[in-house]
Amino acid sequence: METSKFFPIVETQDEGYQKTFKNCAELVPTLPRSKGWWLDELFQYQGFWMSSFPIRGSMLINDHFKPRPTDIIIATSPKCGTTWLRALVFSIINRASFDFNDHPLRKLNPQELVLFFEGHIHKDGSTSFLDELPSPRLLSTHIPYSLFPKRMTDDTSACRFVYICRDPKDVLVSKWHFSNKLRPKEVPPLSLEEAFDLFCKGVSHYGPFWDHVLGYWKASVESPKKVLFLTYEDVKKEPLGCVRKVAEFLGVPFSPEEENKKTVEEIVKLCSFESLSNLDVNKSVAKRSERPVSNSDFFRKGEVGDWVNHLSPEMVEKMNQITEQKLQGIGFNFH
Ligand code: PAP
Repeated sequence: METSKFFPIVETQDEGYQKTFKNCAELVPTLPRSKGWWLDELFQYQGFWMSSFPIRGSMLINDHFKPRPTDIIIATSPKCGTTWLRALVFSIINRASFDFNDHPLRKLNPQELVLFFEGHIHKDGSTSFLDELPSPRLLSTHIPYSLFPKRMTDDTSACRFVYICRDPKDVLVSKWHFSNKLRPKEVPPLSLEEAFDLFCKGVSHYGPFWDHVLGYWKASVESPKKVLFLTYEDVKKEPLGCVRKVAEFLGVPFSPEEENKKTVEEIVKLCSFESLSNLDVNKSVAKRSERPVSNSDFFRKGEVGDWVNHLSPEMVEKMNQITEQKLQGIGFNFH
């Protein structure tokens, strides 16, 4: 049984899992640490700032996860559009199974339809929960690319990653609003200045943001059949083209019949911010014990460029400078 003060207790008889839990419980207290954005603590693990829970998730994936060639990993840095991408990929993969008027997305939040990888890897103290999911498994993650095991990222493994990133100025604003929803009522809200400072220093969940983007960008250039790199801005601008691109990448392109039936348009419409955010299931403000946020917290504005309403010209300049510097010469930028 694991008794670390950093984790919920997990009971397992399996020696392999016990070993990973023990290694993690011993490692985390030795890592550099910083205060988090709500009342959590962040630890610097393999170059990235993460809370203890995903560190353990990442270690369990490395030690125990059995990938399948059909696995589809939906990856993002937080607040870049996971909810949207989960809905899109789920609809693309399952398009033959459901009627758009009676679709699971009308009854369930995308976060419930596509499971959070690092959250579910240790459900019940083993990987059995994930092992039992039917193929193709859709899993969503914020884990940086370099933290996945080689058996998932090298060219001989066929599992695929679909990554979406977003202008860091919008990510910061979205994350700041979200963090204040997670902060307990007794503590004062996190100021935008403080959030900006932490974000620019790289101290944000799974940050530095730019290193997260760089890892997936490089992988998409080196292994374009393994990693598809999208931006929130491009999907907003050309949703139909992006949905076709994702389907082709996943080996399930739209047939002429589907094009005639306007299936791509149906998917884009169903997964749009307007459509999803107005469904009763996503208007729900109820919170569950295992998740301190409600379904409605994943839908705020859903716009490109909301940063103009929040950031000062100095903040914009500093953030743009960091972005220019970090992404210099790689062949990608946010404009
Ligand atoms: P996560 O980090 O918890 O996974 P994520 O879904 O990545 O959250 O980010 C939420 C953002 O996506 C919110 O952005 P905002 O704060 O700038 O508004 C949310 O509104 C936006 N979002 C959610 N669903 C959609 C959608 N269907 N289309 C476009 N944007 C969306």
